[in-house]
Amino acid sequence: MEKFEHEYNADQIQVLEGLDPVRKRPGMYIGSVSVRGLHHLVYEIVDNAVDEALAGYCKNIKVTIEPGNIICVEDDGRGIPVDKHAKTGLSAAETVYTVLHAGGKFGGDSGYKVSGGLHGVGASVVNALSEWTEVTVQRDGGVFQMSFERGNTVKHLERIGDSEKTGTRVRFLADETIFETLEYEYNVLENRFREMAFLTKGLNIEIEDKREEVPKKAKFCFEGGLISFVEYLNKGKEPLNAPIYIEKAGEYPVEISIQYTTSYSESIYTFVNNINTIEGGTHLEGFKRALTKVFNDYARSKNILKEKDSNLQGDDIREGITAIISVKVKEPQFEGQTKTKLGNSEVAGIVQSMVNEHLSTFLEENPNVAKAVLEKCISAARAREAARKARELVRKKNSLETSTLPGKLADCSSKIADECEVYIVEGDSAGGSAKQGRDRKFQAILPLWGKMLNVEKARADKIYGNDKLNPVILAVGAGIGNEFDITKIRYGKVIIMADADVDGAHIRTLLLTFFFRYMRPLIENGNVYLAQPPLFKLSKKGMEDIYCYKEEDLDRAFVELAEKGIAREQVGIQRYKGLGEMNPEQLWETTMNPETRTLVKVTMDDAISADKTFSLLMGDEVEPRREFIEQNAKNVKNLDI
Ligand code: 1YM
Repeated sequence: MEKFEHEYNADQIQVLEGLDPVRKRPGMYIGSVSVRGLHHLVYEIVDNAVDEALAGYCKNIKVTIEPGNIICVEDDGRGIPVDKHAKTGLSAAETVYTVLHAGGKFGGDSGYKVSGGLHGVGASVVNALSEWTEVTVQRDGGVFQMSFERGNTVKHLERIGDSEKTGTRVRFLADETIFETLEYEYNVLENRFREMAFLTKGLNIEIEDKREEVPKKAKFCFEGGLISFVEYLNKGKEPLNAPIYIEKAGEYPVEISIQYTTSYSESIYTFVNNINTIEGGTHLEGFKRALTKVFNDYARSKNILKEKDSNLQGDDIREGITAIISVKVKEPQFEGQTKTKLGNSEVAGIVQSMVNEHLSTFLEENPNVAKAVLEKCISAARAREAARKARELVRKKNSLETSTLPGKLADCSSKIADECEVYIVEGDSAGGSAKQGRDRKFQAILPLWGKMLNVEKARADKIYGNDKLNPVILAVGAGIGNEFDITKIRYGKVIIMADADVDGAHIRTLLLTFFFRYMRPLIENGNVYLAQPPLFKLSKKGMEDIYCYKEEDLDRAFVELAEKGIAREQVGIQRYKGLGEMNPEQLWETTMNPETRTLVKVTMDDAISADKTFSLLMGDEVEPRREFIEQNAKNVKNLDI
């Protein structure tokens, strides 16, 4: 790189690394080159704007997806500095965009990079992985612009006009030779920006998708910050208290909001520097410890727990809680499988002591809330005891029958979980066809029928005893809840096979809710699938049957047939109303044969939106449920819950 041919000492060389490594190994910098990595580019640029907001200089950020998947991010901050950077001889702005890890080393402000993406990389990585990038800065009375192609400067920063305003605008087109796809998913970006707006009180974030004739857009600004976040998550649930808000400034700024509801699930989400720490870590540990201690101490001091009573357990105290924990850490250490677990040990004590202090005061001052929550904890503890008994009863009963497998299960002969599949099939008649049609070596069939329990409205004790869910638990073989052990699963694929109608979608949703609440690792690990039975069969004498899985496939099939000189009238169309209408051979061929079937893998990119989806879906309001089921009855390629 000619720009950097001067001699530097060791640490400067590190600072002045060019962008080639990024293009050679993009995954190292943005995680992957899938659609997830693509979205990461947007987050990197937006993070810089959010940092400017956190520094107190920017109020508004606008993100536009332009036609052709061009991204435009604008902010009204100070504008990236345009003056010459001492080491590179280039403007600070160009240095930020062409030098790896340049980040805040040029800002002078040591606390600069507070927010940040997965690897805290930044603008230069986006530039390196874009076909082109254009940066426009308004600052010091002028408009300045520079542009790049695949990270190489094509136009140095130059003044192109005058302006009284300040701010930064970055437009880029991701490099199609690097990414698997350039199609941004509007919903994913919208969710992320909503989250960012919750995490940065008062910040305005706008997103607009101009790729289609009718643009989609959303505008987020939450004066309540984390309080608004828990209220949003708890929409449709019945709260036990107004959200509690705890804040602490200092070396490690912490913000926490807590609200209890009458629901049975636990929804605690944690963030470090605005990044969702999915695997938790020291901040979460500190929080849980404090919560358990404060409620037990309070219950003892008020004689709600008597001397002979044992302490309430953490799980009981967290039933029905919704909480957000957001901490800022200057040098975060991320651990865990996906590097989303906070490792800094000092954070545990900081969170623990602030929650101890604030929450015990809060309970003293709000005895009604304390009473309501403790009553719930105590009944959760009773239910836990009942669940233990129910579990033992189930075990005993099963051991008497010498088998721990449900009677309705037609198991496969292989015992190698990785190659085995279980089809959970709606209805006895479809179950019968599936049993006859399957390959019994590796395919097991578990028929379910009748009304399924809504787990969103039931506690664990009801689930163990439930005649619909208990067979599922036993068949999967890995327990539920805290005891769920993914290494024990008996099948590598758990496949839900339900009719392609609204009722089928309902059963699918109920089962998915159950897996999400009680066997979440099964979804996270990619073991849950949806079978795709066909909607239509086209047949004609002498022609191989054609199966159509979507309405659109039907039109396409007719076009293809017309090309072969076969008219619509010559072909018989059978519309399948349910799985039960297919004979075993047809069911095998269309839905179960690994060579020919389509399976939809259930994925969960975003546990927060899945959580909200399920609590809304399975809650008391009817409308969101209908919408979701109708949408997903149509969606067959992939289900991202
Ligand atoms: C649409 C993307 O990048 N905004 C942005 C970036 C910077 C600043 C302001 C900024 C930072 C500082 C001082 C400082 C950046 N500056 C740098 C660097 N929006 C977007 N807005 N003045 C302006 O950190 O002290 C890196 S990012 F290093 F040049 F200062």
